[in-house]
Amino acid sequence: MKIAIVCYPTFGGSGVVATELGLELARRGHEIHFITYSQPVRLALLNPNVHYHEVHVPEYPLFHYQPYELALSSKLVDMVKLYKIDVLHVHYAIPHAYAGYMAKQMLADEGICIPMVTTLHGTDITLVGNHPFYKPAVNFSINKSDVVTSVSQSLKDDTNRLFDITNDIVVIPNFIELYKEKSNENSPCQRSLIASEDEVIITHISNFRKVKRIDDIIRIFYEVQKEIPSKLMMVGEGPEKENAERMCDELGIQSKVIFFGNSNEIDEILCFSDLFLLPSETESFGLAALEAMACGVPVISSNSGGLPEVNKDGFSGYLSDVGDVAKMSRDAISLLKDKEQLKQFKANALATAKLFDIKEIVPMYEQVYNQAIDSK
Ligand code: GMT
Repeated sequence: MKIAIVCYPTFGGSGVVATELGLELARRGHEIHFITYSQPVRLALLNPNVHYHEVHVPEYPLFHYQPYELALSSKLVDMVKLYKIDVLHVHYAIPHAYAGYMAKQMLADEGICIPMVTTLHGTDITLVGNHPFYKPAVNFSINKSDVVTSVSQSLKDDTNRLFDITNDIVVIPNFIELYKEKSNENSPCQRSLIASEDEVIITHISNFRKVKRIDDIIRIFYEVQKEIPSKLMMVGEGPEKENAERMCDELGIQSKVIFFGNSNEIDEILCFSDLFLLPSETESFGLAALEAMACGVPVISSNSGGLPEVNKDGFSGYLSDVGDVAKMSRDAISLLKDKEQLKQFKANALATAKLFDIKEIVPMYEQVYNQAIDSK
């Protein structure tokens, strides 16, 4: 199949999922065309089946906001015609499903029928999409998609609760490429660069937005380091980072917390880790938690959204109510103190991650593409 993938090219989970999906589809022999405003961060173009087409938005002073949707839908029309694309797959409803629908309509005018699959990722529904200023357009474009998928059952339920959806939403969970799989025991990574022998390493990776509850992470670590020699690795960039650094200074733990910035080498960092923290306010899936588990790192997370579908309480880690820093701290301390249990949880985390193997999940998308094409 010739598949056009529209996504955000940044470090966010939706862009990562879209990129990894496209790369796996290319390995499976499909011709993949990424269409977005810059090259996706995890995209390597050294694959004959992978193409990248940049959406240019010319600056014009009259516009207070440059019309990206217009440029994207025009680019989609051109690329569909030029490469004879079979199916459009848009990741993140805003504004991609809207632009995709406009492209469909323009192409229909020329007698070209292109099916569109929309994948909902989370904040496009739970935080941004249901804002009254966006809701009618988001609702409309979801209903106009030929197939709609969501990355968890929880997100499907949220979408049906918050919007007036006429489509059946297909749940296709996020996935992980398990070739990266390595346990802390035999990983070749240089743990000693980060911590001494007697220290445990705790990690958090995100875009440091409010929804990630970065303060909770610092508070949990503050409690842990009082009882266990430890280091905290904070990976990513975002609005809450400065505040987190200030908190570490105020609590006097700055020497134990390392801020890394964005990284493309997540598994290189995770191979150092003994525990991953994700206390988010909401999380449709929690791809970062899955990436940690695939490296054999247990997860202490909140129980919101789709997290219970990924992190199994008392098995691959522990779940708590949002904001229950005391319980999250207790769970972290007891797990890190009990070396035997920690070892077992690391193995459990890896075993749970294997349920989300890319090889099992990507065929579900192929099935959905066929369904979308057949519906035309
Ligand atoms: O987590 C974020 O804020 C980024 C966001 C995105 O759109 O890139 O992530 C969402 O999609 C990911 C991939 O499907 C999910 O794993 C994240 O849980 C989801 N984030 C939220 O729901 C907050």
